[in-house]
This record gives sequence, structure tokens and C-alpha cells, in this order.
Amino acid sequence: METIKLQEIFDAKIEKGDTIEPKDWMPENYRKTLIRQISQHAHSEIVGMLPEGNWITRAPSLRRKMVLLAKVQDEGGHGLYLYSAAETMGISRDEMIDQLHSGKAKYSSIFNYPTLSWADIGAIGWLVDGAAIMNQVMLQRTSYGPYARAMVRICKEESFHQRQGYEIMTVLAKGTPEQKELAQDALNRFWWPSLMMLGPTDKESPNTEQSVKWKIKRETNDEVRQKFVDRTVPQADILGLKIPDKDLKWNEAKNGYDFGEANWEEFFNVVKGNGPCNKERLSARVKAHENGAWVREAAAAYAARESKRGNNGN
Ligand code: BYC
Repeated sequence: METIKLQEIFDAKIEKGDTIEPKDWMPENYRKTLIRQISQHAHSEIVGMLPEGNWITRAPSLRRKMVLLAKVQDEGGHGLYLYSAAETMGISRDEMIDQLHSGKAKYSSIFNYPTLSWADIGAIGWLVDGAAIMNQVMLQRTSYGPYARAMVRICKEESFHQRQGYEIMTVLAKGTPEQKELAQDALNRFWWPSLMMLGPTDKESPNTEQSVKWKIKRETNDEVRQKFVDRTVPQADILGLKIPDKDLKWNEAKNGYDFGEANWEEFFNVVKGNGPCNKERLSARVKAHENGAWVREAAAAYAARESKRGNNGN
């Protein structure tokens, strides 16, 4: 079929709100944008296991340890669904991993900040998973079918993660003065990076306009950020903690909070690879990949032997 006709069919599907499926024709830039976004998302889930993994051996009780272990495993699972969703667009897992390890592909800025205390685990669940959900709820309706379907399960798990983080914060905020101080300190350090993880302002975001047209993104970065602030400020009030923003103020007319400007210079610097933990995170991933080489080799040798025997594994 002619490209013009195929483009018309694609446009009509997007207009109607139908999903685009792997075998459907799609514009090359739609494919590229999705590979970029889904693979970055997958990398974020995998790299995101590191800051929390840092506290598994130091969780304050067996119960906390079990919950944290399960959460970190969930993030690994999210990464795997997302790599699979990206693979349906014609990129291999190996290529994506190479792009991450060579620094060509990005992962979320938020995971380049250190986890200095146990309260940071609470703050990550509450704020980082909380911000991620705001963004991911809309992605359940993203126009690419496999991505939308992966997001349904991911969102269910993320909302449990948000609750476990908030519960940690509740216990600390209602605990001893020292515990409350730890909770406040974690909020102070994670608040602005959590706002920034939702992406640059709409004015500075080169991809948003087209992604909204294609219904890849259903809301802009600033719209999601506003929702996150409106949802989170009352939660901080319940905890008796203070959001570190002197410009934060309820605005009756817009039925939402006004809030201050994040440090976007810091954001772009972190995205470029110069955040506090970028090097550490990447080298941990590369090392894990190298340590797993023997598993990949053994699996490939097994598959080759089985195919020689004519056993296709079914
Ligand atoms: N960090 O035009 P824009 C989780 C880049 S993990 C780094 O607005 P877009 C969890 C952007 O890539 C969930 N880079 O881009 C896991 C672009 O650069 P390129 C993470 C960022 O794509 C473990 C440039 O800046 N969530 O929940 O339209 C434990 C311009 O930006 C960031 C997702 O990945 C950033 N924060 O919008 C706990 C959600 N922001 O690629 C929790 C899926 C922007 O053109 N992703 N950049 O060179 C998205 O929804 C979108 O990609 C974004 C950015 C809203 C993040």
C-alpha cells in the first residue's frame, strides 16, 4: 500500500483512540520516539533497583527487609516487561543494554541521587513512586498497545510501592524527634529531584508536543507535575512535614498549588551524566552484566544444542 494511504490509516486510528499494534504500519519517528521512551523507562526501572537495593541489608526489621526485597524485585519485573514491549518495535534487548552501558541511552535522573538514610527508602516510595504513578496512569492509555498493556500491571504495583513508602514516612514522622528529623531531611533532599524527574518544563521539552499529538503522552510534563504537587502537599501536611519550597501556596482560582521553580541547571547536569551517583550507577550495571556473561553463554549453548537436536523447546 502507498505510504500516504498507510499514514491516513495510522492517523485515523490515533484520532479515534485505537491502539497501534506491533505489525501495524507506523511513521518512523513514532517508532523511534517510542523506542527511546520505552527503553529509557525500562533502564530507569533497572537502575532504580540500585539506590533501594543499597538498604536491603540494612533494613531495620525482618518485615521491612521482606517488603523492600519484594519491591526491588517488582522493579526488575517492570524493566523486563518494558524491554519486551520495546522489542516489539524491532530493537533487540542486547542493543538496548549496549545503549545504556555506553551512555547513549538515558535513564531517569532521580536515580543519580544517593540514599543516605533509611528514611530515603520511605521518601523514594512516597515521592518517586508517587511521581512515577502520576505519569504512568496516563501511559495506560498511551497509543502503542504493548506499552499501554505493560503499564496496567506496573501501575498496580507502583501504587502499592507508594503506599509502603508513605507508611515508612508515617512511622518515622510520628516517631522520636530524631526519626522525624530523618524523615524531614529525606523529604528535603528528594522533593525537588522528584519534581524534576517528570521532565523539563513544557517550554523546554522538545518531544512533548509531538508525543501528545500521537497520544504517546496524554498529558504534558507540567500538567503531570501540577497533579503530583496537588496530591502530595496534603500528604506532607498529614505527616507534619514541611515541603522545602517557600513559594508553595494554595491558589483558589486555579484550584491547585502554586510552587517554586526547580533548579533546571542541576537537572540538565544530572541528565548529562554529572549527578552525584551517575558513574557509580552505570559502573554497577556494567559490572552486573559482565558477571552474568556466563549465564548468557550457557543459555545460548543450551539453545544451540537443543535446536541441533531438533527440539524447539515446545
Ligand atoms: N531523566 O522532551 P522531553 C520508577 C530527557 S522508574 C533523564 O520532555 P519526553 C521507579 C528526555 O529523554 C519510572 N532524562 O522528553 C523505579 C529527552 O532527552 P532525549 C521512570 C530525562 O520523553 C525504581 C529530554 O530530556 N518513568 O518508577 O517527552 C524505583 C527532553 O525531555 C528526564 C519513566 O521513565 C529524566 N527525568 O518526556 C522506584 C516514564 N526527563 O531522549 C521507582 C516514561 C526528560 O530526547 N517516560 N529527560 O535525548 C516518560 O514519560 C517521558 O520520557 C518523560 C520525558 C516524561 C520522562
